[in-house]
Amino acid sequence: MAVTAATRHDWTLDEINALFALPFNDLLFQAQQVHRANFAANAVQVSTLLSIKTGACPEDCKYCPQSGHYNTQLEKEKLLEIEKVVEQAKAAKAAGASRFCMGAAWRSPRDKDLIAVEEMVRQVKALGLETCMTLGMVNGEQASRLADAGLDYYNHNLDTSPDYYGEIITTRTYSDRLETLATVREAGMKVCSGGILGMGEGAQDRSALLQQLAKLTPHPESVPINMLVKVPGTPLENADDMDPIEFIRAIAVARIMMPQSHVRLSAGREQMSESTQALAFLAGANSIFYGDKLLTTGNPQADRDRALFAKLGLYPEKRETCESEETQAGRLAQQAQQQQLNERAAELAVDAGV
Ligand code: SAM
Ligand code: DTB
Ligand code: SF4
Repeated sequence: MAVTAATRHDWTLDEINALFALPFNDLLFQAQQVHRANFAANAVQVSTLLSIKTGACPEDCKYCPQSGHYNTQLEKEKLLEIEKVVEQAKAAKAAGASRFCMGAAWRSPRDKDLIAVEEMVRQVKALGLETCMTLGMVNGEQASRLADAGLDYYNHNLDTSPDYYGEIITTRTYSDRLETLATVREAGMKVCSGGILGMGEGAQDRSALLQQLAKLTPHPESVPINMLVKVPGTPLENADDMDPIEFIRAIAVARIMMPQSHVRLSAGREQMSESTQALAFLAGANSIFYGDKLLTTGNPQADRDRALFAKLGLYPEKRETCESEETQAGRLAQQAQQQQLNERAAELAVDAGV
């Protein structure tokens, strides 16, 4: 495939399987070419997540700690107060995030919840952050209300292939999900949609998931690729570990198939080595969740991520907001420098036997 080939929505399974079957170096080289033709090579978009309503979800997604069908010892919470959400958003911004993603364990939002949620969008946006929400299925009216409140992105994942889907979720269908994605697009919001790998699916399912995502027209602006976080109490707690090389291949194939989308190395980084993460960036991942927590499970500590960025020469992609590029670059450079100083001080303390 030429790097400049037109963006396509008609990938066949044979073509996708052929990409997966390439020698690893050839696949990564192709993904790098596509990446560099479309993005700054070392820029990574950073989003911070917050669970605004936790647990007791009526859906039965087998991977999810928040499903009310499983006993995961999770502390359930009502919808967070707006002030708490804004406080967390401010902290995320101060730590360097450019987008704030709010998630609720709902099948779909009730209209009375939407009033509070709209206010959250307005107030978080007023801080100069991009906004994203993931609230389950939405109808046309709800999507328009969110768009009018200024919501930039709506996240709704396809999760897996159409064939494997029934093994993972029985309380709503694949077409329900596609319908929500179409509704979000119609309301004029940007789409964030991806899936989870490592749920016992086969290689064909991974190809078919990417095929479905690339069929969306236009492609989702953001494509989160999650590695299953195995949470005790969920039916997938003992799923077999996925080969990290297969995971990296999936990132590279997503990059090639959706050249202009941000591919997010999403859940699962806490359990991943730095080398696997570095390979994911090489394969074309250019977005991460940043901050110590995903929704209910852990994510690498922010200072560890800053150190990883410094080690790899990556930098946070500029946000489309009021803070000038220079101010942001200056602040982040200062944070990275401080991080290096702290590490050096810690090394010296060890050398000195302190
Ligand atoms: N309830 C809404 C929904 O499902 O659309 C929004 C929140 S839900 C937690 C958002 C996404 O998180 C899911 O679609 C799934 O892809 C991801 N997710 C949930 N649990 C996960 C896990 N244990 N490992 C990896 N990803 C997970
Ligand atoms: C996505 O694809 N991954 C995020 C976000 N979109 C909402 C959620 C990951 C959740 C991992 C399990 C947890 O922390 O509860
Ligand atoms: Fe509920 Fe979303 Fe978890 Fe499914 S993934 S159980 S819909 S919170």
